[in-house]
Order: sequence, then structure tokens, then C-alpha cells
Amino acid sequence: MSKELDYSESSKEEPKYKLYYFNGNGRAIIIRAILYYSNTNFSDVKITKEDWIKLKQTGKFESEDLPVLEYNEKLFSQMHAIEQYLGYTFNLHGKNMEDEYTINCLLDSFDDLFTIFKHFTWPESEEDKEHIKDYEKAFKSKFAFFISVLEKKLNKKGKYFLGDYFSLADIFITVVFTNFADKLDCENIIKEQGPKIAGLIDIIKNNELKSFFDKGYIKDSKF
Ligand SMILES: N[C@@H](CCC(=O)N[C@@H](CS)C(=O)NCC(=O)O)C(=O)O
Repeated sequence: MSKELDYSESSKEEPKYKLYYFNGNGRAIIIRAILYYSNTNFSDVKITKEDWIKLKQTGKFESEDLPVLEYNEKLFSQMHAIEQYLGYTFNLHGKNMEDEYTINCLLDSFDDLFTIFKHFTWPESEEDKEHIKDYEKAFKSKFAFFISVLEKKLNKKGKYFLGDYFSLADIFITVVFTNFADKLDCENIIKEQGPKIAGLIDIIKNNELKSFFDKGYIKDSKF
């Protein structure tokens, strides 16, 4: 592999996990947050667009897309599958079938929001370019509705979304909502539609996910 494509670690201690993604939050945000939360030794490999084109041709990444997690010489693709895999590894999964269902619902809803988000962040077709403002409006309205629904579901019995234990649900809500709100400068939507959700996010940002927000969250990410 040529020098400019060598993303291997220079430190002597081999990291346990390697996360491959671009220099953005996007589809890697939850995975990064889990790895920071777990305090595990991992390498956060940020690939440039130009290198990705070349790396794709090497055949290393069978799925031909990112994020990819490398662990024990195996490569794992598909963000939600990776999130669940790490969720089980670090005890962040649901404690019963219903909680597990709630977590899966949240993780799947990322795609619903991200699909609209992409239309105005990277407008590809002429139609997208003409309707940037409409897509942004549609996104904000879906975002607001989604938060209002979750506000009603917030478990009243405990500190966290599912009650008395911290889980992937809390990680999802905290990092995904913060990122979308930052990108669109619409933190007010969270506060207005979900005051309790906003309070939960605030607590988690300053506690369980403090190291992620200090070191792993990419503030100037475009996505
Ligand atoms: N279903 C996949 C989608 C992954 C995906 O679309 N990744 C994009 C970046 S957000 C990508 O790798 N694009 C570059 C490419 O397809 O060559 C997942 O959820 O992980």
C-alpha cells in the first residue's frame, strides 16, 4: 500500500478496534460515541474522499461503503449492525424484548432523517438543488414531530430513556439530535418539542458521553 494510503497505527500498542469513516459525524457518530463511552482502545481512522476512491479498489472493504469496524482481523459493515454488536459488547442493549425493540426503532429512524438531510446537504439532482429550502423545511418538521413523539415515550420511572439504565437509546438521542441541531442551528426545536428530552441530552453530554463530546464529536462536520 502506498504511503499516503497507509492508515495503520504508528503507536506500538495495537488498538483493539479500528473504525474507518470519513472526517465527519454522519453514519459513524453513534459508533464513535459507543467506543468513547466504553473507554476502549480504538483507532478513529478518517479517510479522505480521494483516498477512499483508491481504497475501494483494493478490495479490502467488501461492502464498498463506510463506516466499517475492524476487530480481531474481521471487518464489520452496516452502521446499525455495528451499533448493536458494540451495544452487546458494552452492555448497552435492551434488558427485555420491548426495550430492544425501542432501541431498534430509534436506530432505524436515523435513516429516515438522514435521507431527507442528504437532499439539502449534498443536492445531487437539479430537482434537489431547486428544492433545498423545501427539504430543509421538511426535515425540521419531521425532526420536531419525532422529538414530540419521543417526549411522550420518555420513561418516567428512571433517569434514562428506558428507565433506570443507560443504553443505546440514550446514546442515539444525545448524539444524533445534537448533531442535527448543530448542523441546522435548531436546538430550539428540541427544547420546545421535548423539554424532558433536552434535559436528558444535557445530563448525558456532561456525564456518560463527556469524553466523546470533548474529543470525538466533530464540531465542524458538515454531516
Ligand atoms: N447502509 C449502509 C450505508 C453506508 C453508506 O452509505 N455510507 C456512505 C457514507 S455516509 C459511503 O460510504 N459513501 C461512499 C461510497 O459509497 O463510496 C450503512 O448504514 O452503514
